[in-house]
Amino acid sequence: MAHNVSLLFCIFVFLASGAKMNANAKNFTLVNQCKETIWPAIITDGSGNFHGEDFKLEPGQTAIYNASDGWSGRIWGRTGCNFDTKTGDGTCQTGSCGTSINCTSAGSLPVSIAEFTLGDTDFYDVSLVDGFNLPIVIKPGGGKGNCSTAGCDGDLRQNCSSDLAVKDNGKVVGCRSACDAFNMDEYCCRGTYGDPVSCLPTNYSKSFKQVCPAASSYAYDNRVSIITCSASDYLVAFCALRNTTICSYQNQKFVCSNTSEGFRAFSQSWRILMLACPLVSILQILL
Ligand SMILES: *[C@@H]1O[C@H](CO)[C@@H](O)[C@H](O)[C@H]1NC(C)=O
Ligand SMILES: *[C@@H]1O[C@H](CO)[C@@H](O)[C@H](O)[C@H]1NC(C)=O
Ligand SMILES: *[C@@H]1O[C@H](CO)[C@@H](O)[C@H](O)[C@H]1NC(C)=O
Ligand SMILES: *[C@@H]1O[C@H](CO)[C@@H](O)[C@H](O)[C@H]1NC(C)=O
Ligand SMILES: *[C@@H]1O[C@H](CO)[C@@H](O)[C@H](O)[C@H]1NC(C)=O
Ligand SMILES: *[C@@H]1O[C@H](CO)[C@@H](O)[C@H](O)[C@H]1NC(C)=O
Ligand SMILES: *[C@@H]1O[C@H](CO)[C@@H](O)[C@H](O)[C@H]1NC(C)=O
Ligand SMILES: CC(=O)N[C@H]1CO[C@H](CO)[C@@H](O)[C@@H]1O
Repeated sequence: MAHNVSLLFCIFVFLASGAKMNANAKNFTLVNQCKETIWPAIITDGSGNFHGEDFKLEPGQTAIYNASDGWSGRIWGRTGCNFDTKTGDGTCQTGSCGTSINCTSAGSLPVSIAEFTLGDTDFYDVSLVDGFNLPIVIKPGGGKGNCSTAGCDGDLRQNCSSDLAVKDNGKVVGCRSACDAFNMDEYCCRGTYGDPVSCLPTNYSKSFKQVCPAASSYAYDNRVSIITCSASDYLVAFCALRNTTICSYQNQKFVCSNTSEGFRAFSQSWRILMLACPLVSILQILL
């Protein structure tokens, strides 16, 4: 009981004391809200994994990626990995980039991807064009413009048509795109379907869009799914849904996102409070 009271106090305090973050920084906070360990991968124009060796997130953990001005690249999550502790060699159930823990190339399909092009105006998108392996949510904080939350309202692994499902030990670990599964021009937007007017949603891409309304579901869906936002920080959360409130601890600040308000950041003086309020317990209360 005392435990619950202190948690309610913590929640009250952080709801009551939000302050906007510095709008010019481009910090990316990666949060693992999955029940499983994930190995995030960050690719900058085909160059190496930013975090390099041993970059994994246990459930509830966060990491900060400090994106340079004008950064453009993609972020995704690898699941079920097994890497040799000495050589860094190994593979993952989904999202592998070859056989190394350090990614220098794109992840293997199916993989859900958070895509960014930063500039005076940032462009971002959750892409399911290469299929789906984990729900990803992108929430901007403190920006100006559209700045809406990108991502899914459900986990497509639980709603994947059987002809697209990728299974491991009987469990669905990913959902392939129709282009990947059937390699037909109609699904891949090639040949006579090679332009936005001819390449239309199919029953497969519609089933993706139903679960993930704020994600691109086929190649030319990009045009309507890319969101713009200026001068914002970003939260990239794995296994969160669009309406999930996501809290993380970063730069001596406790930060919560809220779909309608963006991030709420806390000053250093709340560090003590953080020690008294385990993140996981707070999340359990909030979710
Ligand atoms: C972004 O990260 C840098 C260093 O990692 C830090 O100095 C800065 O305060 C951060 N900005 C915000 C708004 O948290
Ligand atoms: C992170 O970004 C801030 C500006 O956003 C910069 O001042 C700082 O030097 C960066 N820190 C690192 C470790 O790259
Ligand atoms: C991965 O990258 C990190 C940092 O760049 C490096 O220290 C490490 O040796 C790399 N590991 C492998 C297996 O290439
Ligand atoms: C979030 O959205 C999902 C799917 O739309 C819904 O099932 C769930 O109840 C919502 N959760 C909250 C806290 O609103
Ligand atoms: C999509 O349509 C094809 C034939 O047009 C059908 O075979 C397939 O089962 C449908 N898939 C879904 C997910 O409805
Ligand atoms: C923001 O952009 C998305 C994607 O293009 C769009 O669906 C949404 O309606 C826009 N919201 C506002 C408030 O403009
Ligand atoms: C999110 O913002 C809405 C609207 O301001 C507010 O009613 C709600 O209490 C906030 N939730 C959290 C968890 O901060
Ligand atoms: C949200 C959503 O798309 N749900 C669908 C899951 O799949 C069943 C059948 O496969 C559909 O009936 C639901 O609409």
